[in-house]
Amino acid sequence: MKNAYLNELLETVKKRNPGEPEFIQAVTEVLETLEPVVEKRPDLVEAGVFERFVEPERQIMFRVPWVDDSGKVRVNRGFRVQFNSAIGPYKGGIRLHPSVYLGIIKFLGFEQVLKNSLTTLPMGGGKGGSDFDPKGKSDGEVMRFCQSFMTELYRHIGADTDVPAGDIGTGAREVGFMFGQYKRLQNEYTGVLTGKGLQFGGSLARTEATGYGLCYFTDEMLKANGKSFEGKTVLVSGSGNVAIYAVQKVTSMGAKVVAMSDSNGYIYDKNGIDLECVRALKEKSRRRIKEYIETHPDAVYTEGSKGIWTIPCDIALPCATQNEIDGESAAILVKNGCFCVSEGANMPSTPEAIETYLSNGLLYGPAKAANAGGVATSGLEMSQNSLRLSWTFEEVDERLKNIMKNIFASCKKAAEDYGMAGNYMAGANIAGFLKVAEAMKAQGVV
Ligand code: NDP
Ligand code: 2IT
Repeated sequence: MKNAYLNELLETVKKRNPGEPEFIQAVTEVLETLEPVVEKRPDLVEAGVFERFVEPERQIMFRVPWVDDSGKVRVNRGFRVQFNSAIGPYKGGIRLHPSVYLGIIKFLGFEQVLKNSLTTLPMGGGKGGSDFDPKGKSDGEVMRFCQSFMTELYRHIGADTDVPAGDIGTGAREVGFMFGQYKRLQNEYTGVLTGKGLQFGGSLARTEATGYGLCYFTDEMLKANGKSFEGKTVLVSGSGNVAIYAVQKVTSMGAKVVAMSDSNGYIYDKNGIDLECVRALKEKSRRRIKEYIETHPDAVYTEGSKGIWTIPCDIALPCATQNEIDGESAAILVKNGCFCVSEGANMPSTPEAIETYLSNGLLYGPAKAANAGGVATSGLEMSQNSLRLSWTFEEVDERLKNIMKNIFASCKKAAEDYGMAGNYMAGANIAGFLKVAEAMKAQGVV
C-alpha cells in the first residue's frame, strides 16, 4: 500500500488487535482497495471516518454455562460484536463452531458492515457466536446452550437495536430456541432474529437465499463478461445451508456440480451430485458427506477437504469457511482452466489466492457482494415482520434477484469510477464503504 495515512492506520489496527489474524486480513484487504477513495475524498479523512470504521462500536463477551446430558456443567464463551450502526440496526449471524474466538467474530462483523450496505437495505453490521460445538450434541443440549446464550444476549439486542440470524452451526433449530428464550425473557413478540420458522415470522425463501443469491450474482458477473453457467463444470465446497441451495440453483441454470465437501473430506461424482441424497444426509439427519458413496458407487470420497480444489472445473463456488482456498489451491484451479471463483462463504480465499485470481484474469465475485443474498432476505424478513404480513416465495425470490443484480451493478460501477474496472472486490469495498462513510460523516463524531 502506497498511501502513508492508510499504512499508519493499518499499523494501529495491528497493534490494537494482537492475535487476531483473520480480522487483520479482512481490514488489510479493504484498506488496500480504499486508497483511491482516500485520495478523492479528503473530507472523509478530515471527519475521521476511516479510523472509526475499523473500530467496533461495541464488543460483548460473556460466559455461557449449561448442563450436558450426563449432568456435567459446561462453560462456553459467547460473543456479540456490534460493529457499525450508521445505516441501520446491527445485523448479522451467530456462528457456533469450536474455532470461534473474538478475532473471527470481529472479521465477520467488519465484513458484514460493507455487505449490508451493498444490499441497499437499512442494516448496520454485527456478528455473534460461541465456541460451542453443536456436532454430536443432543437436541436437549443444544436447547440448553441456546437458552443460556440468549439469557445474556437478550439485553443487548432488539428488533430496532440488533437483529441476529444464522451462520455456521446456527440453523432453524438454534434460531427457534433462541427466539423462544428471547420472547420469554423480554415478554415481547418482535422480529428480533431472522431465519425464523415459517410459523412464527420467518420469511419464505430465507433458507434458500444465500445459495440462490450467490448464483444470481455470479450469473450477472458471467453475463457481463459474455459467459454463462450453461454446460459448465462447477465445484461447491461445504454441504451446509449455503452449499446446498447453491448446488440446487446452479444446476437449474444448466451447470453440472461434480463435488461437495464437509470438514472431513470431499466427494467427487462425475455424473453430477445427487443433491437429494446430500440433503437427506445433511439436512434431515446431520450425517457425514462420505456416506454419499454408500448409495453412489461411481462417486469417490477423499479424506481432507482441501483436495476438492484439485478437481478440474470451470467455476469454483467456495461455500464452507474462511481461508479454505490458499495460494497453492488457487494456482491449481487456474492451471486446470477454472475461469471464475465466486464466494458463498465469508472470506474463503487467502490474500495469496485472491492475488492469483486477479493476476490471471479470473472473474472473481467477492463474498461481501456474492453472498449478500442471505442477509438481504433477512432484511426482507424484518420488513415483513414490521408490516405483520408475509410475502409469497415468488415475491421474495424476485426481490432477491433484483437486489443481487443491483449489487453486481454497483460493484462494477464503483470499480470503473475509481479506475479499477473489472475488479469487483475493489468495487464492492468502495461501494459498500461510501454509503456507510457518508452516513457517519453526516451524523457527526459518534
Ligand atoms: P452450515 O453450518 O450450514 O454449513 C457449513 C459447511 O461448511 C458444512 O459443510 C461444514 O462441514 C463446512 N465447514 C465448516 N467449517 C469448516 C472448516 N473449518 N473446514 C472445512 N469445512 C468446514 O453453515 P452455512 O452454510 O450457513 O455457512 C457456510 C459459509 O457461508 C460460512 O462462511 C458463513 O459465514 C457463510 N454465509 C452464510 C450465510 C447464511 O445465510 N447461512 C450468509 C452468508 C454467508 P462440517 O459439517 O463437517 O462442519
Ligand atoms: O454472513 C452472513 O451474511 C450471514 N450469516 C447472514 C446474516 C443475516 O443476518 O442473515
